[in-house]
Amino acid sequence: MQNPWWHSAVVYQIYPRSFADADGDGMGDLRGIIEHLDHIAGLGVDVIWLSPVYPSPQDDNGYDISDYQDIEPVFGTLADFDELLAGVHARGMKLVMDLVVNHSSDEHPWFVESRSGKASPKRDWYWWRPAREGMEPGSPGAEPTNWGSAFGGSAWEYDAASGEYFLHLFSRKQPDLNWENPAVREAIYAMMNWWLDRGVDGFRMDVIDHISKDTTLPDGALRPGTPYGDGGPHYLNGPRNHEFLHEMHQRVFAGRDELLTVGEMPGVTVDEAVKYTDPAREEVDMVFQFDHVWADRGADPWVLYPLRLTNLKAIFGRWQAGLAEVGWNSLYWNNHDQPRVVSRFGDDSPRYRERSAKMLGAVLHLHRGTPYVYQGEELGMTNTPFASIADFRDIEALGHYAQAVEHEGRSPEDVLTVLRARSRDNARTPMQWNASPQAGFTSGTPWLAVNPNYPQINAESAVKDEESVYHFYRRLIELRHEEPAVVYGDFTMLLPHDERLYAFTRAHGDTTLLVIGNFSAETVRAEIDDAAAWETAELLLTNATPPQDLVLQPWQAVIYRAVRR
Ligand code: TEU
Repeated sequence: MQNPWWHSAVVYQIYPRSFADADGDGMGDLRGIIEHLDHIAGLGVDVIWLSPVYPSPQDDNGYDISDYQDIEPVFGTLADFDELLAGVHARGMKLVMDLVVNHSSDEHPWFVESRSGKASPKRDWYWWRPAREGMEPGSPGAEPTNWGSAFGGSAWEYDAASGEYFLHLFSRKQPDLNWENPAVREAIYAMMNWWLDRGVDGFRMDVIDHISKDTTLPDGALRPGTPYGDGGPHYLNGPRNHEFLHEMHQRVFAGRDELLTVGEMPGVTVDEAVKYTDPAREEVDMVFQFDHVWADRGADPWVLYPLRLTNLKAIFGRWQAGLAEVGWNSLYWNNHDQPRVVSRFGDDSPRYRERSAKMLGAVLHLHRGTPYVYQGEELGMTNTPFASIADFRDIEALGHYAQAVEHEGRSPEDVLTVLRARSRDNARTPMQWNASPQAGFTSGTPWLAVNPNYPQINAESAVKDEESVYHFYRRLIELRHEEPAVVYGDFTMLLPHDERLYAFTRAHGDTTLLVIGNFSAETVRAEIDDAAAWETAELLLTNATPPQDLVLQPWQAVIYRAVRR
């Protein structure tokens, strides 16, 4: 079998409400994207992944969809969408849609009908259950299970009209669809085929490892200090998840060429990922897993831990080894759910911001897998100095603040410290296009404030400067397209116990690449075997003066190539 095209591809993610606002309402839109396609094409990426643009009450910024086959009016029209798709294709790129089908919006007609009463023909399209046996419906603790939802509170919402509860693993405006019902699956496959027939090139599938639940719905182990249990074991990688994705493959993907299908799978294990992405099983092309972005957190996501580089390397090493023979992984530092990586794992001070942003890019892009660039990452955009809770917009941040401050009595300052480091809003501040007011994002008032550092950090100045993070990313992407060892090389981790250096080789045929990234503000010598030989190898790329004796400057990255003759 030929290697699929997406093995050597790089994906660029757009979060539409924060990308570019063409009509001045403060919210990004499709015409804004159309105007900036050359910025993306200039990086040399192969695919654009568009976060949701469907009609939505925007409770979770579009991850709550009320119509799967139209465009949210704030973002534009289907005609705008077709023009965007044509513009993407004209530049030789592909467009992948976000597919959010673990849940819909509670304002989707399917749910409205389902909620209309126990006799509704769509009642069984969602997870409706009576109160816990022997308990008063609607009273505390009477929920059908003790599961907590991702955004705080119970995962069950009481519906007084019918005296039953519906399941929502995320917000109460995101009821979970019942994939056990074949009619639900047929409706979803029909919708997916409609988009593919329109010309889109694939899907990034939101929390697609949550779609199969243990239908007996057992309680989960109590989360310390909360009334809620962890339902994860009963809805992550559930009993029929592989079956459903194989069925989707048969009904939607089979016989279509050149698609890209990505399964976003929080909590997926390496072994499960191998199964999901084994081409012989016909499920999805690659997983988008979370282990490495959970490297600096514990069971409670709202407690900050410093990054231990050895921990990060162990996680990446395990995934590289586990998918070496069969399967494929996504490589990312950032997306719309993660704080900015240069502030998180790098150094966002003026002195080292650009250098550490490039180092992080080099280390990530030289792994095996498909790299993702999240809007603004190519500029080295940073976290934002949010002053107070009033500056946040995300349902997750606001929900956590209310829970921690109002219900648990924690100090607002402590909670804000964590939110400044962790909040998803860090990723969602407007794209910084230029040094004009509002960073050139909008002529109006942006829905979330622009990061005040836009006069220094913006696309216009980065594109002009050959030494910028933007051009370094462009070279990394070019390298992946030109050097098969980047795509197919075997991966060997070096110096696994080193807390400052991240080093590995990639070997393919006669070619071996050596990659070293200095994750510290110190000057460090890489004590690797054959150091002398590597000294004379070809230095393909670095972000500082070429080293002597493999002595790396603070935050330096090097990529060497040796070819055996
Ligand atoms: O995120 C999946 C997910 O697991 C999130 O709960 C994630 O862990 C959290 O945002 C981290 O703080 C997807 C989408 O990417 C996210 O934007 C949505 O909110 C979520 O699904 C529900 O659709």
